[in-house]
Amino acid sequence: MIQTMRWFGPNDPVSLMDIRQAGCSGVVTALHQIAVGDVWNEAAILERISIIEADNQQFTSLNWEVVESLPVHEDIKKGLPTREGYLENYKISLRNLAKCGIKTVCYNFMPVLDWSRTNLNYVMPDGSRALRFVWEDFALFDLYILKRPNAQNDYAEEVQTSAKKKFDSMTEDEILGLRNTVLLGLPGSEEAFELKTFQRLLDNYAEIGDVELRQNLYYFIQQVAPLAQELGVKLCIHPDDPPFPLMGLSRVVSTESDLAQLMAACDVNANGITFCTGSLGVRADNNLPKMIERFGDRIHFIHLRTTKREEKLLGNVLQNFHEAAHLAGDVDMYEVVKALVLEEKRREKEGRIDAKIPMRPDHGHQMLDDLHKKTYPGYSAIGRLKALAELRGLEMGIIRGLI
Ligand code: DNO
Repeated sequence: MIQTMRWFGPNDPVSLMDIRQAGCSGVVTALHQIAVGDVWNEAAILERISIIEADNQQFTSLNWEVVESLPVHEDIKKGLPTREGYLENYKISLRNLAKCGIKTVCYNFMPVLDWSRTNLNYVMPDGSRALRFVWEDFALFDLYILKRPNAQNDYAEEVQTSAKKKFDSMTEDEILGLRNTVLLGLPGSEEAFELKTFQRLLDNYAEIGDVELRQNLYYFIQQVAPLAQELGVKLCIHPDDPPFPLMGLSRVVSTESDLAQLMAACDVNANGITFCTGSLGVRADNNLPKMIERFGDRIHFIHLRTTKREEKLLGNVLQNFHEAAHLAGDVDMYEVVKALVLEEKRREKEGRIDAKIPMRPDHGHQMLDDLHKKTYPGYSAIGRLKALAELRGLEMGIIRGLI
């Protein structure tokens, strides 16, 4: 695997030198300063490349390996007539990226919010901090802070009762804290959405159920993947995080069957997957090694992370979970990395120059000196450094064991 780390750009408190010293050759980044839907022009892309490569003469080389993300405008997700203009812009951005030599592009199709958690400072038994999702707290936000109409239909009665009890005992600061955590919005931004704006964004999806959202996703991929294929660009969708519907919004990239349908909707290699084990692994019905085998050739980017499911709520789908240490948790990281190594070996046998897949350790615990620093939630340096070191060792052991 090609070792990479996410970098949020020049304002990221984690530096490119930190990423280099963690052992990475690749940087995963995006032009967060460009509004969603606008074109990424060549000058802006080249400027970012030159920042990433600035110290390459003196130190080990870093390059911009993956775009995470080239975001998809909400009008495309909603299937509005205005999507056509945004699709054109998306294609121009893909052309510009390809011209500048950047060939792996991640995106997601989650309506309104990207990833969601209810606690960004969950204390682990060793004192480090992790991200956590608790269904009852999510219900509390939805029912008693946002007060979304008809929200009660989405929660079991006992969840509502205990959420109410907890809400009544919370201080103003605790309520504000939960509100800001749930509404944190897109990574790369620290702005939490305002409640009213947020409710309006949700209302826009009132008519868009599972079927419509799928149609809009397939329309999007059918428009852009053939061009990407021509340009040699690999698109890779990031799965839903968490992988189940939230706040009445559908989720259509959560399961093996979701991914299979998307792959079939446009049968070109450029229509690919960001295999995020942290997102997919929350569901016990996702068999990750089997999915790697099935989607093999379409996996263009890997996020390695694991979660620990806590209490079981509804079947094996709705779960409370926290982000575990990378070799602990419910994801069998040994089997996952082994399946990925075998996929790379298969590609090598075909003589492919792109046999190695870019991988980044996804998130990390906040620990050691980072406990006193402000970084993007999940993206402190030391926790990710530890994760990468463990994963790199695991990969090496597996490769050597296979010889
Ligand atoms: C969370 C990330 C996601 C991811 C986007 C990709 O930490 O893995 O926010 O970047 O969903 O579009």
